[in-house]
Amino acid sequence: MKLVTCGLPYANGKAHIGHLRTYVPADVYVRYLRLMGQDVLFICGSDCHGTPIVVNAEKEGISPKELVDRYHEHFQKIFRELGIEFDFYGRTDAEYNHRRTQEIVKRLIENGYVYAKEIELAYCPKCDRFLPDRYVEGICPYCGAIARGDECDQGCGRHLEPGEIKEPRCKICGSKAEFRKQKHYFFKLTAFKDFLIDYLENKLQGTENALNYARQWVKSELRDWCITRNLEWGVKFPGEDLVVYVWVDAPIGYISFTEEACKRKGLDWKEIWLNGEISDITHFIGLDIVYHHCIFWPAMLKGAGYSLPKAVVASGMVKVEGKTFSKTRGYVVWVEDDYLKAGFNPDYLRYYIVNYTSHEKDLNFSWKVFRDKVNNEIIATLGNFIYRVLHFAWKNFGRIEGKVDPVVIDKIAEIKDKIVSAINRWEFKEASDAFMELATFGNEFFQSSKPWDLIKEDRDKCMDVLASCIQIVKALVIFAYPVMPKTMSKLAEFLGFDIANARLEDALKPIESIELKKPFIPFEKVDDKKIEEMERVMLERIRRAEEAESGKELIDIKEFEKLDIRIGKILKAERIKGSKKLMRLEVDIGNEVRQIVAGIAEVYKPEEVVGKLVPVLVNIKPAKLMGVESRGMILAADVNGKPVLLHPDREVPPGSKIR
Ligand code: B3M
Ligand code: ZN
Repeated sequence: MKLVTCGLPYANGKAHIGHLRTYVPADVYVRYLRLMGQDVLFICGSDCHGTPIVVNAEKEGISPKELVDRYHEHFQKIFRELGIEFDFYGRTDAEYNHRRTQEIVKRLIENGYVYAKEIELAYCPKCDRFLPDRYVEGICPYCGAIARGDECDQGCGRHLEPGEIKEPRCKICGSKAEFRKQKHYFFKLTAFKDFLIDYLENKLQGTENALNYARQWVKSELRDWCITRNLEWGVKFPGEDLVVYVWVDAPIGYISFTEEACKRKGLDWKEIWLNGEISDITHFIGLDIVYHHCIFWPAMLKGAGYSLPKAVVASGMVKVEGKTFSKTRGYVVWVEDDYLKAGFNPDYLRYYIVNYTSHEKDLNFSWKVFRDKVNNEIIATLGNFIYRVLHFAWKNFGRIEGKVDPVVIDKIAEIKDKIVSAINRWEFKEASDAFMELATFGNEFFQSSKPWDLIKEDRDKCMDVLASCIQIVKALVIFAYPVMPKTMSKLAEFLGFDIANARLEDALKPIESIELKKPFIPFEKVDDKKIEEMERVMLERIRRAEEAESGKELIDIKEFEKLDIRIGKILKAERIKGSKKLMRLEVDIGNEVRQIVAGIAEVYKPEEVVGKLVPVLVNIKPAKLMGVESRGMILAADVNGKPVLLHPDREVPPGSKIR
């Protein structure tokens, strides 16, 4: 029995095209393996723990469980509608996963791979609690970017250990966090260095992107992992008021879900997870979680005496309309709200995802490319051939009984071999290109055989041509089924065979005789209006996101009127010693002269600004800059971070109000 898993989606938000980049190819893979006669168990489930979930639940004022329930349902619905069929879809907060996680943690402790250590952790004095992972924001100690507690998500991408982040702030209340000591537990990842080097160099298979990254990391930076957190929500760490880090119980979900799947099917899960060194387990994941799957996870399995995965298959990242995928910036395609609700055939999206590029490369989703791939490839090449053949055969014969041309059988065999080879290398684009090549071959065969002429001259010969074409149709249905299961199952039913139990070889078995009904048009065209509408929806979302990004909400005139902005005349100016940027100004604002500190010294010389009229925000709270009091703020344009002073259109008296 072979096990295939997909990275577990956080039950924390809706499904988007980034998720599908893992789940669709994995489903396609499993369907091909089954067509190749292999016994496969395909599992996944919701990742229910961790601070992203707790933080979001808190924001919505509901319990983590309620949040998880909602998105667990959502993901199952999306998978059903897209034809992603797991044998079991579990959840990591279920009793079976708590049980397996605790068992594995106990084994790691018994085997001496866990130790306790006092560490300094971010603590919010105002909320009166420790701030694990995403509860804290601060500065990455490695690259200086703004980072979350557990990950430098906008900078260098490193995993951050608890206590590492600099200048921590509480995400809930915004207060400056302090550091407090607490005892936590660490997993001795460093003890697995030699094991990991050997495993990654000689044993683990998978896509090059995953293997290359992991091999580099294991040689450069291995650090022990803190595996406990101060949270209520999660799997309890034995004997302490702590839960285990989400990246402990999440991958263990792969094991506990296998147990549940096997229970339901009367199989033995131990044959997969406790059968010796390397087991036939393939993990499909996104490129951003290679570290967790190629380093942390195998070390944990090894340390607890479990079997090791055979392959890790990592997909490239997703772009939307040429831009880096980003939910916050609006570059996202929501599977339900954008795609399914618009009524597009789910098979189109599946085809796009596997056929756009090779699995390891970046996939760009664009609505226009989507339209072109559907109309020019799926419909013009594949759909048209199938419909043309079935329609002609039904209309002119009804029953087809003829001799299939050996050239056709050879071609089908060649395509079958291409598919098998591609699938064994996780090259889903090659596999889908292969069946498209067969469709092109079919079109050419049909065209050059001219059945519309033959039927007048030699009905038997025409019948043979159609038998060959229908043989190609059958092969196409089988070969394309893993990518487009919805449409291809309907066609299989139309042709009278059971696709669920088919094998790739069946494509080669000559159809001796077939009675045809009136065929249906297999694929519907995607029209330009619809695509324009989809683009509009996306542009609107990007616009709204940009607005939100700039942090500006709409205000009313009352709020504006709170600002006392006046024209001031700069009477005196001098640099502030020890500062490159700051200048001390004396500004006449009509009824008084104010001392104001302005950050303009990099751009202007003091003598340049004396006598100038500038807008001043007068009622801003006084502040001290480099020990100099500033009572007001000069308003200037920000051009690439540098100030450009603003002046009235003509001479006006100091103190003139700005409205
Ligand atoms: N829940 C999602 C992610 O980081 C995370 C995967 C867990 S797989 C065991 O992509
Ligand atoms: Zn960083």
